[in-house]
Amino acid sequence: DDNVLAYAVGTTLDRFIKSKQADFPFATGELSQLLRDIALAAKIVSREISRAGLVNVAGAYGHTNVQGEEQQKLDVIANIRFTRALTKGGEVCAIVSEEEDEVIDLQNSRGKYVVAIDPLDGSSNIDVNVSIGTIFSIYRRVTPIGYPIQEEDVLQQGKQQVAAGYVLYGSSTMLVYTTGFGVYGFTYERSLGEFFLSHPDIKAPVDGHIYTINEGLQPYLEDDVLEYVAHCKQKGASARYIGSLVADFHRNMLKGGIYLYPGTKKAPLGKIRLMYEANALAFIAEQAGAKATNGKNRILDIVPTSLHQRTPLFIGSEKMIEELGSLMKQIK
Ligand code: AHM
Ligand code: MG
Repeated sequence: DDNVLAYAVGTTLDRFIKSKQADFPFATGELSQLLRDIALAAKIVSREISRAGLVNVAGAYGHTNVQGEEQQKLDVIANIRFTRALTKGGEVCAIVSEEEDEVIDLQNSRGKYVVAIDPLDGSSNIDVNVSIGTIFSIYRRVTPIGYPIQEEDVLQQGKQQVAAGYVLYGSSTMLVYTTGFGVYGFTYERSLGEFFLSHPDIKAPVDGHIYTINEGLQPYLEDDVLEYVAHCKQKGASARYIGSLVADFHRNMLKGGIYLYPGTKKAPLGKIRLMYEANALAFIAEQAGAKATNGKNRILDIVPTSLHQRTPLFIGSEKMIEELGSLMKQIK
C-alpha cells in the first residue's frame, strides 16, 4: 500500500473521498479534487493558527517573513490560503468570501463550481486562543460552462448546495462535511499530516440539554426568544456559548442542543450571514437529522438577494427547534 502507516491507523480523508467517488461512476472527480484542495488549505491555516501566539515573540517563530511584510492578521491569511487553493485547483469559477465585498470571478469559465466561504469565523476568538472555524458551501454553476458567470450562479438557495462543510480549529483540528449523503467528520493528525475519519455518519440527538445564545443581547431580544430561553432554564438545560459559530454548532450537533442568533431590536436580521455561515451549517444539520430555520422558514429555502445578507438563525436538535417554532407562533 502507498501509505501503510496511515492505513494501519484508519481511513484517511483522501481514501474516503476516493471511495465515495467510486459510487458515482460518471463523476469527473472535480468535486473530490475541490474537497481535497479545501483540506490542504485547512492544514496550512491550522498550522498558522497553532503558531499564532508565537508570531510576535522575537526569534521564537524560527524564521522571518520572506517578503519582509508585516505579519498579517489570521483572518486575512486564511482568506489568502483558501482563495489561493480554490483558484489553483481549477474546479471553481467564482468565490464568495466574507473577506471580500464583491464576488471573486476567477475568469475560469471551465470551472463548474461556485464556493461561498467564511475563511476564519469567530473573529472575537482569533487573538485569544479560543476555537475558531472555516465554513464553506459548494454549488454547481447553473449557467452553461464556457461562458462568463452570472448572478444566478452565485445567488443560489441553500438547498442547491452540492457539498458543505466546516473546519474546526479547536483542541484538535477537524474537518466535517457532507455531499448530501450523511455527515462525516475527520480529525487531523498533525505529525502524519493527514485527516482521519473519526466521526462516521454523524447524527444529532433528537432532543438536547444545551442552549446557546449571547444573553448579553437580552435588552434587544423579542419576547418569543426570551420566553424560549426561560423555558430552557426551567427545563434545567445548560448554557454554553463560545461565540464561534462552528464550535458552538459542532458541540450542539454531537451532544444535542440549540444555537440561537435571533434578529434583535437593533439588528432585525441578526448577525449571521446566509451565504457562507447559515447555509452550510443548515445543510449539515439536516443531513445529521437536525433543523435550521430563520424563525419562519427553513434556512435552505431562503432565496438570497445579496452576497452578504444576514439572517436570524435557529439551528439544532429537531425537538428544540420545533418547540421554539410553536412558541414563536403562539406569541406572534
Ligand atoms: P464573525 O464573522 O465576525 O466572526 O461573526 C460571526 C460570529 C459567530 O461565529 C458567532 O456565533 C457570533 O458571531 C458571535 O456573535 P456575538 O459576539 O454577537 O455573540
Ligand atoms: Mg463569520
